[in-house]
Amino acid sequence: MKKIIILLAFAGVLQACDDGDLIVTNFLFDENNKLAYCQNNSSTVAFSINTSPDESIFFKFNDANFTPTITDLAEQLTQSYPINSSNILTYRAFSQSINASYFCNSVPPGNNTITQEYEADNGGSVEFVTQAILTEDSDGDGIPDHEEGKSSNQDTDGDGIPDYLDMDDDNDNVSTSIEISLIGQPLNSSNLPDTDEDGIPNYLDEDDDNDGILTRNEDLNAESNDDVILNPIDDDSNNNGIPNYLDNADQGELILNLYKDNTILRRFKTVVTAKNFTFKNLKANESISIEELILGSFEESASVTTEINPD
Ligand SMILES: [Ca+2]
Ligand SMILES: [Ca+2]
Ligand SMILES: [Ca+2]
Ligand SMILES: [Ca+2]
Repeated sequence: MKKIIILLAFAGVLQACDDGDLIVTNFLFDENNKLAYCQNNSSTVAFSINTSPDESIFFKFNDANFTPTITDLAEQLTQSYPINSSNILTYRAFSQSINASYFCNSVPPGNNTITQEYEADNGGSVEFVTQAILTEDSDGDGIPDHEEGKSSNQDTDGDGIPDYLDMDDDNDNVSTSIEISLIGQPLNSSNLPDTDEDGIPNYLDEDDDNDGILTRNEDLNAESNDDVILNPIDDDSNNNGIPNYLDNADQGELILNLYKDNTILRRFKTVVTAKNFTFKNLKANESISIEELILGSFEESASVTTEINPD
């Protein structure tokens, strides 16, 4: 989808260049253009490269910590940078093809002749709008979003993380993916493991064996190392092969008001749009004011960790 609005056409009279170069009046970049970025310790350059014609649009801005992902569980994030002498948007056409090394190597490859150049360094902004890409099962725990009450933001354990983004829906320190794939356990009406047969599947039941001791407190060896390791699965006091949390014959208790961090892998799409800027072609004494130009988009995955604090 091309969205280019040229408000003020040319500041001067458009004249054909003597060298026969075509003057660019359209910038053929849109959301489908793949953006990439490079960083050094003072700045980031986000760029999109086209072939035929060989051209690029790039934004070099003084934020070395920019990342096109969201570090918490929000679904959308907008990062906006003013266009100014430190944050410059540039269009270049070349006499031959370029690749990422043109932007990412400290010494860019030579031999490339710039045939056209437009720069914006005064006014307007570049916006990076990042959106989390939801899937059928956004947290990858094996239970699809629609069964985890996404529409109502269902949060079974009340830890502030909705079930569809929660690796451990009942905060018993046993991951949902483990609790739904236990074998040899009674099943509830939805065919999910339900050890104590109370109708509540283990993955939503904080006392899986109904012995009155919360599963997370049946983790007797949690503090036996220097680091606390939260894992109720590896405790079996009577050595009968059934871990304590599923065995109501094992009733040891260690009160733990601690929860595992929630870590999920998310994928993000970031659409980059330059707004209300003026491209100047100094060589041709030409300037073009543009209301909105989509430069392209990134997709990037990141693992997102949320600490869960005791009540
Ligand atoms: Ca899920
Ligand atoms: Ca659990
Ligand atoms: Ca149950
Ligand atoms: Ca129990």
